[in-house]
Amino acid sequence: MKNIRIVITGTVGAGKSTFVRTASEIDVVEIERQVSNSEKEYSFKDKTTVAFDFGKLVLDAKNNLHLYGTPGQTRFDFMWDILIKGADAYILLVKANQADSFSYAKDILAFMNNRVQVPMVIGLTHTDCSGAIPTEEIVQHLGILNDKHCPAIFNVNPQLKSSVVAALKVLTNQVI
Ligand SMILES: Nc1nc2c(ncn2[C@@H]2O[C@H](COP(=O)(O)OP(=O)(O)OP(=O)(O)O)[C@@H](O)[C@H]2O)c(=O)[nH]1
Ligand SMILES: [Mg+2]
Repeated sequence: MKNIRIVITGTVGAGKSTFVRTASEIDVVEIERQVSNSEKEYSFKDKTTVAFDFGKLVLDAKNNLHLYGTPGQTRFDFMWDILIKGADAYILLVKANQADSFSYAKDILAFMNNRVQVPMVIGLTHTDCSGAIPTEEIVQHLGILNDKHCPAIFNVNPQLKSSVVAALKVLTNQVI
């Protein structure tokens, strides 16, 4: 069996840890901590990833997927560096209902592209939430419009097994 290493990266609270948890067939290793009081004003949840999430699943008769969820916060970007350097492919998750995070998503994309040239796709999360921005507009914000090598970009709901598996299939088809 071959182990394909997939990194799940993206903006704060986009659903990276949820994605890994939903996809994984083993108990996920999650290295999170409580959001501090000073962070609470801009965070809507109690926990944030500070190192990584790790999960595994069997893709097919020949391939296992090893999934690594990154932290969202930039102060843990030393972990992005460590994780992406071992990646065979990655997914960038962008929270579609948070317009002020799009430039941050663009920065993450630049960070990753700077380190590796591997297959990648973009998953838009929270598209079921009010205030979700249309895909074309997000594409423009990410600065990938008119790019001949524009990556696949589609909606993904990290809470749904069928949705995360579909996203992983699109990505791994580019690896295998
Ligand atoms: N409605 C809705 N909720 C979502 C979606 N994706 C994730 N969530 C929820 O958003 C919250 C944040 O998810 P996490 O998985 O902790 O996000 P994260 O990207 O790991 O966050 P950090 O580690 O802090 O960067 C959880 O409560 C998820 O259930 C989505 O597409 N729709
Ligand atoms: Mg997380």
